[in-house]
Amino acid sequence: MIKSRMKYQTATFITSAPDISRLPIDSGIEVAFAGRSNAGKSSALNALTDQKLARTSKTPGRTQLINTFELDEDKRLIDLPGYGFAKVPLEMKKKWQRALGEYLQKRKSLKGIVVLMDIRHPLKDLDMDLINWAVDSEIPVLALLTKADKLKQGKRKAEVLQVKKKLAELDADITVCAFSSLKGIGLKELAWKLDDWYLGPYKPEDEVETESESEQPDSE
Ligand SMILES: Nc1nc2c(ncn2[C@@H]2O[C@H](COP(=O)(O)OP(=O)(O)OP(=O)(O)O)[C@@H](O)[C@H]2O)c(=O)[nH]1
Ligand SMILES: [Mg+2]
Repeated sequence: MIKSRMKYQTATFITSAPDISRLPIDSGIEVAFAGRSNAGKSSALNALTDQKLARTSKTPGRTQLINTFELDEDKRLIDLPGYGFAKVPLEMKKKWQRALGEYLQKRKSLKGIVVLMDIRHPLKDLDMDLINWAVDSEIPVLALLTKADKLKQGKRKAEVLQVKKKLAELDADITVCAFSSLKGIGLKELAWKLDDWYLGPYKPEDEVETESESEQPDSE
């Protein structure tokens, strides 16, 4: 199990919203997982929480609803429907794109966005739209290059470097990381970044506190 400050394994499903207006009340802290259809969003959420929380599928466009999971009273994880799925009618695509833009711009509790892109074809137009929206809204981004297990280490590193270079041009709060839910690559980095978003930057004092807590004997 990964060592993180937040206990992601305790995440529980709250609701499936058909659109952004039906999300839980906009308070506390929310982190959203977004990316092209089939990029591996649901798999990443499942790997993080070490549960089969979100449905995954070989068929792109599986997650049509906005699935919301609760970490505690005021902290949520959001699994957004994937974009760029060819078989979705154009009208629906446009509607979803608008809704996504609106969500990023208006949702006060949104404190970070995880953008998932297949490491073999990252930074497509719609990914860039999403990243630019986040940058404009001053929301930090963690770009996960998914299915990293599909590439050999050298190629994987080269891809990460290239994406880092490209996104550095935006001069914003963006972190890039190789990721594989299958092999656990980047899982720690994901948990630590989310820790920062939910709890603020890591301070060694906090660590001392949690360690002494966990060392207490459980005999009463
Ligand atoms: N090799 C490999 N395959 C993966 C990995 N993560 C996800 N997949 C596969 O990619 C497919 C899509 O994964 P999902 O997690 O359902 O993707 P999604 O982004 O939630 O897709 P939508 O909900 O349709 O937008 C499934 O067949 C997964 O098994 C990974 O780390 N490595
Ligand atoms: Mg999904």
